[in-house]
Amino acid sequence: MRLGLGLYRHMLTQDNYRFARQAGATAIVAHLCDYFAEGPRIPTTGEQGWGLAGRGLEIWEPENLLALKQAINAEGLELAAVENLDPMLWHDVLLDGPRKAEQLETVKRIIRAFGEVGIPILGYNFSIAGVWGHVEGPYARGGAASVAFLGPDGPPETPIPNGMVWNMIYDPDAPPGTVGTVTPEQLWQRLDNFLAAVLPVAEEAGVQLALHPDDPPMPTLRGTARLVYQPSLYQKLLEMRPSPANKLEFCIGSLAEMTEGDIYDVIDTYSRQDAIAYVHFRNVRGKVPRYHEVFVDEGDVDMLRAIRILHANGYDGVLIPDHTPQMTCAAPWHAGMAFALGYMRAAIQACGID
Ligand SMILES: [Mn+2]
Repeated sequence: MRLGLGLYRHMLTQDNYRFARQAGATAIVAHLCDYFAEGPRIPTTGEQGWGLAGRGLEIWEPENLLALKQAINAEGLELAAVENLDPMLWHDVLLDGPRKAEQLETVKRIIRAFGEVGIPILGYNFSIAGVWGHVEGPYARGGAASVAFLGPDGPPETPIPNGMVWNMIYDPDAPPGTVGTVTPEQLWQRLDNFLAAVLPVAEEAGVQLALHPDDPPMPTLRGTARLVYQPSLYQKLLEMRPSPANKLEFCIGSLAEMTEGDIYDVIDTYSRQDAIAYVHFRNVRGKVPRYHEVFVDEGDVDMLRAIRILHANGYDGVLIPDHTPQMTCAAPWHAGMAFALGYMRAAIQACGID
């Protein structure tokens, strides 16, 4: 089992690679889609969502992916995965729009480039509404800034405007109107079309596609169905298109927020099948429709027990902290991550893993 750190696009710097290494990480999970540039936190709602899609798309070109990997390797780290596709690259795959065929070819090209460069995992989140509806507040220990989902007490679920998907704007000049309703049948069909097109390419390239569950795991959000909002729906994904490239971006936080299943059974079920590409190691207090994201050691999940189950089932992939509460100091994000990484490092050592 290896310790990793996820870095947003604007944080892919030598200083942050060194920070990760100093905290005991050996792996980086890189976000190439340019969200959170104004501050590394999970933002709330608003008309712009996470902002404009499509900024800096040149980073997806093979030579730039190679340069990124080399810069990370130069600091003694591996580039373990890239997390999330920019919505500009595949909005019509999600929306079943007119550019779907062309965009599927784009995704295939990116997967082939990952294979050539040696990036083993592409994490993705097949979602229309995306990560939406949270509020920020002093929800973690000591009043640390964190996020919560508050259900009916949170922001009103407005329909998704045209030109937006996955909580980002891909067409600021879209005509007025909304995306409308998307049913579970439609969404699963779109996922199946996507997997049918890209899994053979991923298998050939030696790249794993790893699906993040829904965050927040509500059955619907803004009028659109959600895909994996209960733990058992991960099994549906695996059985729909069995493949060594069809894997999970296993978010313990999101899975613990779901109303069904025992989190330890869920971890056991999917690690036993060797279905996990990498782990988001996050803790939470509560379940939908109401939960708070908290520090890794103060939530509902016994995270040490989670690591023991993963280890017992032979999981040897990467764990990253996911989002954490921010700490009151001059470097709130880094302090939160350093706290999580230190806890995780100790947990791995306590389990006798290294
Ligand atoms: Mn996650």
